[in-house]
Amino acid sequence: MSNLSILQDFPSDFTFGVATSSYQIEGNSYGGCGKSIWDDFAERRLNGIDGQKACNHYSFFKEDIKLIKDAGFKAYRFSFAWPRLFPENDNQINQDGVNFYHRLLDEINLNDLEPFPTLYHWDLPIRFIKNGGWENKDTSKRFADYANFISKNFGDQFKSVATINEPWCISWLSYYLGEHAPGKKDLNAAVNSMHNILLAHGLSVDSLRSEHNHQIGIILNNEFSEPIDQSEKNIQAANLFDAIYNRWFADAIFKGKYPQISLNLFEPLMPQDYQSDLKTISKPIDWLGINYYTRSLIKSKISKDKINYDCLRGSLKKTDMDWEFYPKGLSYFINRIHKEYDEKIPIYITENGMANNDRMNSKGDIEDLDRIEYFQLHLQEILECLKKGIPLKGYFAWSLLDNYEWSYGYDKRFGLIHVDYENFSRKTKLSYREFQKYL
Ligand code: GCO
Repeated sequence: MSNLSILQDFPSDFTFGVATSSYQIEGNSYGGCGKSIWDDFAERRLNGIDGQKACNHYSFFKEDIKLIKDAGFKAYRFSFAWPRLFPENDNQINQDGVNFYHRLLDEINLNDLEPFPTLYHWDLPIRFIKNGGWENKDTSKRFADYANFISKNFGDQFKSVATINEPWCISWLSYYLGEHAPGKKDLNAAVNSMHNILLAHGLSVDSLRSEHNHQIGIILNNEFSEPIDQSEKNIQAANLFDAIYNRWFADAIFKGKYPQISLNLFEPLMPQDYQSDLKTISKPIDWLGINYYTRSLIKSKISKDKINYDCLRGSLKKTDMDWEFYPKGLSYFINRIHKEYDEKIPIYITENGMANNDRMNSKGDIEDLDRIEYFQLHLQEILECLKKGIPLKGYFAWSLLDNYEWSYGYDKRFGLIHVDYENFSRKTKLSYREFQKYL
C-alpha cells in the first residue's frame, strides 16, 4: 500500500510546503475585493460558477494556517489578489485588502512557516479587459507598479517571492485555446500575451528589487510531450508543442531569446520591439518554480494557422482530470533545467498533486490512496535528482484545500483537506495525515 515514508529520506534543509491561490480559495465577495477577469469569464462561460465564496479563506485563514502548521509543513505558497488590493483603479487602495494580507503574513510568520507569495495567479482586475488584458503591454507596466506596491507594503514580511504563476496558462490557454479567462481564440492575441506576461515578470524583478533584497523567482508549468510514435512528423509535432508550452518561457528567461521553431511561426505577430524586451525578461532571478502534473501524447495534424499538433491522453493510470500519472516527466524537466538552462539555479517544485474522485467512507473519512501514490511516485523522482546533486530546494503539494478548479468549478478536488462548500468546514484526508505522520 502506498505511503509517504519517503519523506523521511529527504535532507533536513529541504522545504516541504503546500500551495494555494487567491481566487481559488479566498472568496472575493468578502472584504471589498474587486472583480477579476475570472468573474467575467465565469458569468459568460461557466454558468456563473465563480470564486465569490470559494473556501472563504478570507474568514478562515487562521484555521487554514494552523492546519498547515499541524501537518508539519515548513512553508506556505499563496498569492496576492490584485483586485483585492486595487478593486476599482490603480491608485485607490482597499485598506481591508491591505489589512487582510498583513494579518495573513503575520499569522504565517508567527507559526514559523516561510511565506512564498506569488504576485499573480490569474485574477487580473476586470478593468484591464477593455484595454486588451495581457494583449496590451501597458498591463505589464501596471503589473510592475503593483509589484512595487507589494514590496513596499509587505516586503518586510516575506523574503521569497514569485512574480507570475504559469505564463503558458495565462497566455496560450487563455488567448489561443480559449479555455481560461478571458477565453479568446486568437493566435495574434496569444502571441502578444505570451510576450507581455514575460515582460511583466521582467519589469517586476526590477520594481521588487528597488524596495527589498528579495529572493525572486517565476513559476513555470511544464508538460512532458511525447510523440505518439517515432515517425518524423509526430516527432516534429511534439517538438513544436514543447517549444510553445515549455521552452518559450524557459528560453526567454534563461537565454534571452525565443526558441526558433515557435518564433518562425510567431515572429510576424510579435510586438516590434520584442528583442529589446528580452533583455528585461532575462534579468537574473534567484530561483525557479516548476509546476508539474502530467504528459501529453502528441500527434501531428494540419492546421490553418500551422499549429500542427493535437494533444492526446494515453492509457496510463489517470487522475480525475483525466491526466495520466507520469512521474518521469518531473525528473526530466528538473534535469533539463539543470543541464540546459542554469546548473546553479535553485529549483522548487511549486505545484504537484492530483484531483481525485474522493469518496467519504462509512466513518466519514476520505482515504485518498491514489493521491498518496501520486505524491509518493513524484517524490521518488525528486529524491533521485537530489542524489545527483541538483540544487532542489523544496516541494509544495497542490493543494492545501479542495478549491475552485477554474473552468471545472468545484467538481475537481485537489486538496489534502476536504472542504464542505455549504458551511466551509474543513476535514483532513488520509493524504494530509500521511504528510503529518512523516514530516
Ligand atoms: C496551476 C494552477 C492551479 C490549478 C492546478 C490544477 O497553477 O496550474 O495554479 O491553480 O488548480 O494546477 O489544475
